Amino acid sequence: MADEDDIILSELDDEELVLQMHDDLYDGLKEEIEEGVRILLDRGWAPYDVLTKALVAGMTIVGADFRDGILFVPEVLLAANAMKAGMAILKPLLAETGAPKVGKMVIGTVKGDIHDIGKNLVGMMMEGAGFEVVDIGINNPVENYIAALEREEADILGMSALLTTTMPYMKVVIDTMKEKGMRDDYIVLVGGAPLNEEFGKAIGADAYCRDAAVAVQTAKDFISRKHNKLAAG
Ligand code: B1M
Repeated sequence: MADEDDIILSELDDEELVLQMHDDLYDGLKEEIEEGVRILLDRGWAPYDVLTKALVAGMTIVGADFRDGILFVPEVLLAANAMKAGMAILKPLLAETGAPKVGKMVIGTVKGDIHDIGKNLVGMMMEGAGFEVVDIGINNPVENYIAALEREEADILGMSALLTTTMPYMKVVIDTMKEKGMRDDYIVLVGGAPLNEEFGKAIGADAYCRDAAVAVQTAKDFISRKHNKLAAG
């Protein structure tokens, strides 16, 4: 039975509910996040808005307090688990599309790095836009990327890194692709909070993607350029 001071999520208006979800994410309350996501969807919210306004915005607050030493790894892990539970509900909705597959992407987080929320989000949004996505997970050495690209006959390689100490590994992957003479066979997109456009250029990626929506648009642009080139040639 609910305590008198328990908050009934369904009784909050949209704005209050979103703020409460930020708090619940901060506190790592998985079930409350799942309930909040369902309520917003029932109220007609677009899955993408639930994702960005309730979940990603909440995780930004967690990130700031993690940086400032107010939150520590165990709490952040709980928040991440709550976020993932909310994303799991949204995933089939974001991926719902009858569109023919526009291209195939292999995506993974680089060696030494276990952050996967951003990568998962990019994968979900790419699927939603009609791409086939092969997610090779976290902590990937160069061999994993190369094997997956060849095995899957992918068009795009997506790499994610969230640490300043792991982002240089993306260059190792691209340099290895060059050595093997396979770099130009793929569109290489990179992303993650510490990266920027300059870094993307410096390591030889085709593009840096600030967020999942940019990743989708960039992938679409590169794929259509590739098709135009093939048609012209
Ligand atoms: Co970590 N962590 N963490 N962490 N963690 C950061 C990244 C940090 C910035 C926190 C901080 O200090 N403010 C900091 C890095 C500092 C630095 O490198 N300069 C940090 C640290 C230090 C660490 C540890 C070293 C902490 C420790 O152990 N002392 C440790 C490292 C572990 C390791 O990887 N070896 C660690 C551990 C963890 C947890 C396990 C607790 C947990 C991860 C859980 C998980 O992912 N399953 C965690 C979390 C959750 C974070 C923060 C708080 C949130 C990351 C996140 O999920 N954001 C993060 C703070 C922050 O980023 N502000 C932090 C939400 C997500 C939607 O955004 O991942 O940026 P993001 O993805 C975006 C874009 O970047 C882009 O699109 C996404 C969607 O829009 N994008 C791509 C991402 N990948 C892409 C790939 C693409 C395209 C776009 O390919 C085409």
